[in-house]
Amino acid sequence: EIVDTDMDKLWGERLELDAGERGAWFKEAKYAMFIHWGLYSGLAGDWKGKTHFGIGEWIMNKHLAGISVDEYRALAKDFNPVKFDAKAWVTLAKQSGMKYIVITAKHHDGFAMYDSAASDYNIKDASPFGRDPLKELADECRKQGIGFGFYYSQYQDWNEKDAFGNGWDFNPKEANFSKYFKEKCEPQVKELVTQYGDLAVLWFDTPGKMTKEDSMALVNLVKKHQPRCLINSRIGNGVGDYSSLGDMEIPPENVGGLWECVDTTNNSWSYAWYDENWKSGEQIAQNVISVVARGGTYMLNVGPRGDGSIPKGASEELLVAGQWIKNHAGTIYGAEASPWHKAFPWGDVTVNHGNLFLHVFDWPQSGKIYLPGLSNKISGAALLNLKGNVKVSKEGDWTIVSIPKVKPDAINPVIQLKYDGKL
Ligand code: FHN
Repeated sequence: EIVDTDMDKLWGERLELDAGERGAWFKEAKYAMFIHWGLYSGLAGDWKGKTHFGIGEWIMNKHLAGISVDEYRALAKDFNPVKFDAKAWVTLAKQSGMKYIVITAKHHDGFAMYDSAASDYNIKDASPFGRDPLKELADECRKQGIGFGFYYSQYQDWNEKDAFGNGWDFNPKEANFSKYFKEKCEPQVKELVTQYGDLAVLWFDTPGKMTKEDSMALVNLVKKHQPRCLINSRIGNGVGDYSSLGDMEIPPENVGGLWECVDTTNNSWSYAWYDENWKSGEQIAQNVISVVARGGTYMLNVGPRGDGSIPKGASEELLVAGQWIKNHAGTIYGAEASPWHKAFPWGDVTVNHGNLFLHVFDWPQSGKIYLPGLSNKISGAALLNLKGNVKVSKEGDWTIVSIPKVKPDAINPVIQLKYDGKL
């Protein structure tokens, strides 16, 4: 077996990046939709009658089905997502409380899901669909007033002998990376930053052994055409505007700088028929809260089917969480991290506009929540949007919040404490 690059590494970094004023909207947004959608979505985890458990978008890889380039390319002829509906996708994101969408323009399989002049291995030229769905999505995001961005796999391209990742068809020792970089990667990134209007984010992935020069060439290309577009840290070599932590990583303690946690509504990024392990709406809302309480942004993935439809298991739960977020918007958007730096056994804390918001995941049977080391005077205390008395007392170092002993009939109830002064 030919030894390939260290692709199994989980690409997560905490770089304490800060995009300054350009990052202000990101700090405010807090919740986004990630979409993995490509030829692999049509396979849904199956190849030649066999199910390959894992993550759907990796099915071509030797670790799963190990599909040859020729056989995989042939999938494009049958890829026809007739149920794709940009309006429905963007409406779902909006109703879920998400502030921008990031979608796979090209994943590791190398197939462009948009109309690319740089490579005819793209949905417009190679599939019967004959449309550019990402253009439709970009336009719809603009119309509905949410941000839009692209995922682009800059280093791994399993369709190209000169890129990396495909050690089952090609010999990585013979790869001429700069040829691939100049002839496909750079031209495609240029297309993405020049043909789809203002982008919120350019989201790169698995930088592998990219040189700093190559990372910077892409940064400069993006910045030249889209000075306000943010770039994530997986551009490699310590550059970028914000950190993408490891996949599905919610850090146990507060993390500084601009950062995000990327997660999935189930376990696979792209649609896989066998993965019905959907997070509940309650769990999704708790994850949003937990990430905001650590200081970050939560980007949650959905994997549409090959026909363009979004599984109900994902959409219905996203809407449950969306309803919760709508009713508790002031506890999430623009909120700051918990001054206690980590979660409590009963839940977690966000801070906004002079309020501490206690998000109670596990209602304490004692009817008491103990907060250590809070010297501020509490000038108001209430259950947010719910009935029930809340009283606050001080005992030495402790602030004791007395709440009803019975949990209100609602998911993730919130207690609002108005504090005086600075935390
Ligand atoms: O290999 C990819 C994977 O398929 C998926 O796109 C995730 C999303 O963060 N990124 C890579 C692994 O870190």
